[in-house]
Amino acid sequence: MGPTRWNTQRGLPVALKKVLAVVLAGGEGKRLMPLTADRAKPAVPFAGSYRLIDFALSNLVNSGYLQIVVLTQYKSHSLDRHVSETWRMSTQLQQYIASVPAQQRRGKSWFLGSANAIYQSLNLIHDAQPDIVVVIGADHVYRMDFEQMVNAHVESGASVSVAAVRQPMNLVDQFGVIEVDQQDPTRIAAFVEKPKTTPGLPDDPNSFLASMGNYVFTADALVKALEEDAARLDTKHDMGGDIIPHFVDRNDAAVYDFTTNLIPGSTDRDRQYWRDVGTMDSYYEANMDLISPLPLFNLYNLQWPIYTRQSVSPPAKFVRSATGRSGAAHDSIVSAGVVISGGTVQGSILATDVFVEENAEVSDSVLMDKVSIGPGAIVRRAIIDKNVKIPAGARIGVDRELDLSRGFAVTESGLTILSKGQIIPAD
Ligand code: ADQ
Repeated sequence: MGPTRWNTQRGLPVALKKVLAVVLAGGEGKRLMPLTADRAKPAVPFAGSYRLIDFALSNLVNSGYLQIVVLTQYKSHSLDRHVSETWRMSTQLQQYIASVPAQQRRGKSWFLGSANAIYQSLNLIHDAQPDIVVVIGADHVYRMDFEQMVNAHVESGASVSVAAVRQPMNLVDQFGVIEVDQQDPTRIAAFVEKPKTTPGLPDDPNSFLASMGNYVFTADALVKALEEDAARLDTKHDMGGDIIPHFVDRNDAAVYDFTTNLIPGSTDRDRQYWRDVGTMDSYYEANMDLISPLPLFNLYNLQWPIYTRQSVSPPAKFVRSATGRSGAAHDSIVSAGVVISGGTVQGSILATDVFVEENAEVSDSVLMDKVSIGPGAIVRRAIIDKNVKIPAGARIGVDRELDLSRGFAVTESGLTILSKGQIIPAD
């Protein structure tokens, strides 16, 4: 927990406000298919040893917020397992990260939209009795100190604050778009969820101000808004589409500028990094950034660590094969348990327990846990999900037509995607 800031403007000193964090982790992640074929998007592996949700949870824990509920729904098994195995905390100290599945507490529907997910879990808010509820998504890569946002929220006097970051205009239909008030730039004048177009910013017509999907609410105001929303028939029960506009219409929403958020140990380069890795291309690029000469995101800032599950696998090794060929990896991330025996890996991310055999060549690819690459196989610009065995001599990502004819997913940008456990026919 950071130092106490004695902001007495609105009652309690800010750091003494009781904060409950709600992580929305139920999204389906359709655009990341087939990686989300049997896991929720927040459980998608990233950067060798992480899951996407580790970034959101690390940010909360590093901010000093240790009462966290993770709302799950869609194919939540691997997410639940990851949260319970990796993120268990001491409930005796009133610290918890609890994974809560859709409960059907309020009528027999599954969660309709993200607001309904929180509405169905209102009992958690009633039990915790927080002053402030921090609501965040679970599928972005970034560092953020939520205590700074909570402080700004309390100072603003608004019922909700929405974190905002500039995004390029071509992404406008993927985000909630914020228009700040001309008279008072700390307030939101208009909020439109995923519009087709929007005017650019006055100082940069090719950018707009996007909601990061991270909100700080005054608890009472959130509960009231959710109850009102639930009683209406003309809403999709969505945080971005319905709840935020509800507050904006009442001139009761503040904007929080992400660029003012300061993280210990961060540099100018990685300070404003925030990526929605919602598509295959953005997922691939965010992975590849980590092995570029000057990564935009710094995994090595241990002043604001990103936590994940610790592997029990032995250290990675690069060895000669039985016939004497050396194994090597260049410009790559290689996780625990990886064995490169006489093969070559270039510009790739290898997750835990990957095995690369003699004369195999892997380049510009992302390989998840327990992928094995048989002798002489070639893998290029591919994303290969867990447990896939590439047979000896097979070619993946070499010939687009061949990949399509074998039923592999190939993106427009030419990435070949193999799903979990996929069987690879011989070439
Ligand atoms: P999206 O991410 O497209 O946009 P949504 O699909 O509601 O919005 O997902 C938001 C978060 O809630 C995700 O983390 C998702 O996993 C989770 N979620 C969705 N449905 C859920 C459910 N039923 N139960 C539990 N969790 C659920 C949002 C905002 C935009 C903003 C972008 C930023 O609506 O305004 O710009 O995030 O990426």
